Amino acid sequence: MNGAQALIRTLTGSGVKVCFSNPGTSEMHFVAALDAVPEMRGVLCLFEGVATGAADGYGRMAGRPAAALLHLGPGLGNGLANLHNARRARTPLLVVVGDHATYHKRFDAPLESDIEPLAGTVSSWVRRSARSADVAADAADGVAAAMRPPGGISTLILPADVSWSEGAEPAPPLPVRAPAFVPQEMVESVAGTLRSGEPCVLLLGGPGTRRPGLEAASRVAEATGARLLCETFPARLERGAGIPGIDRLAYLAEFAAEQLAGARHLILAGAAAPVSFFAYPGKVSSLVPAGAEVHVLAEPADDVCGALGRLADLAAPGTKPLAREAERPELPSGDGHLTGDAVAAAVGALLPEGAIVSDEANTSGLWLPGATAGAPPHDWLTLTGGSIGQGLPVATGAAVACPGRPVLALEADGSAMYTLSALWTHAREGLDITTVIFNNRSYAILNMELNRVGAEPAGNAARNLLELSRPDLDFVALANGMGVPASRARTPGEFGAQLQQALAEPGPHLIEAVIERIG
Ligand SMILES: Cc1ncc(C[n+]2csc(CCOP(=O)(O)OP(=O)(O)O)c2C)c(N)n1
Ligand SMILES: [Mg+2]
Repeated sequence: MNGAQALIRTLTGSGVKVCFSNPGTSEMHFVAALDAVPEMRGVLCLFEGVATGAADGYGRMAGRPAAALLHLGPGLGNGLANLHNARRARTPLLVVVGDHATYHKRFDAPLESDIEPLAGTVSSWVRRSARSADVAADAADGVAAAMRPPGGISTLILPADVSWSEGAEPAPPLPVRAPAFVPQEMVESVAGTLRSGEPCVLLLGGPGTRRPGLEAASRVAEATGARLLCETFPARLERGAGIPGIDRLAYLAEFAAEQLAGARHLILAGAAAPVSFFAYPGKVSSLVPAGAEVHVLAEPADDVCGALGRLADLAAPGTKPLAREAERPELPSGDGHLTGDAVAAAVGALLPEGAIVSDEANTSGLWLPGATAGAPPHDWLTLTGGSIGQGLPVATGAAVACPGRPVLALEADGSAMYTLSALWTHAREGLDITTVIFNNRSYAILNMELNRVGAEPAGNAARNLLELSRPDLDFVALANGMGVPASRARTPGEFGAQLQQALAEPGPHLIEAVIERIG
């Protein structure tokens, strides 16, 4: 068996069953080995940022890694932005980067580059396999490292001759460490704080935004009066009817400060202490209210839900969680101008049970949380690292991970263009993804930020860098060109009807919602 075959057999044996790939010459033996190991599904992505974002979406939903196969340093570089988002999401993910053969590197061929430091910026584990006899054990180590709580990126660098040389054997899967137990004294100390009668905010993040964490936190809030919030960009938030609702900490620091105002104690469960997304002249960076004490109930690598459950048993014995009531807006109709508000109402009216929403709607998504709060239970995946171009790839991976569940990609026009070729993979793989493009022909948020940072009033040259017009983007044509059936909606009535139809049919669809920008 050659190194590539042993590697892929080791991966499938360790639970890694999908490889989002954009290969090159140095990965040809890996590609060839896919026919020998049918348990591994290779998914072709036409840009590395799609492959890495898809592996992120897959890992968030499956709870185990997908692999992303990339071509040397440049391929890894192209995939880096969505690896950054995956690192922030603490997604378990295995990157396999092909490299030149060991003896070829010193010739400094054109694709030669320094891969390790590039990988190091996003990876919690990096290893270069030295021999084909080692590659399987290296891969098993890498998978276990990616799964180690709280989850992270492992990067295995695979020289071409390590791939093609014989003498390799698959390695057995390695045990995965469990999340750390939170000491009872810590839980008791936080319970004491909650009983103090002083204003408390309980901020959830990481695994805490899954249903068991939300239910325990809701019990605590009901019994003690603590305010409940979750981080601004959760990796995976379970929400909808029957699940306790929770507000996300606002993106805009002035709104976040209002949500936290008056808190004397800030209790963190899987979340980091809140900070402003950016620095603004004259404004503070930390959003911890002045005079508030920060208590870390659980770090992201801890058993966050277990700690919250034990906290609820101490601070809220006998109290039930406050489940969100089922409630949907009416499906909007009419032939006025389409707005983000109406799009959100249609999504809220039609969101199917068990849907997975990949949300990169940005400014146009303002109304989405409210309009969908009482929809049937669903998962909400957000832009964890703030690096745009995540939504369509994450939807790809989520759909591959959960073939029985409908996926909705809510995507702003500017962000969509970074990784638009994900649509081709949606079509190629027949994925049940409905993409809504919020086409406001603008980098709208940057218009807002221009004022917020106190820059000079925008002149024509500045506005020119923030408008997506001249030419206008035609997303219907772009989607059709990649095999995704598409339509355009200009009114609430058109949008509602098109969304209803897209959700009713399996396979990928795209709706271009033509709206005005806000702000
Ligand atoms: C990788 C990356 N490049 C650039 C940015 C800066 N940036 C933030 S928002 C934005 C434009 C967003 O436009 P769009 O996706 O259309 O959303 P809108 O603001 O119009 O709602 C840009 C370029 C970023 N966050 N990430
Ligand atoms: Mg836009």
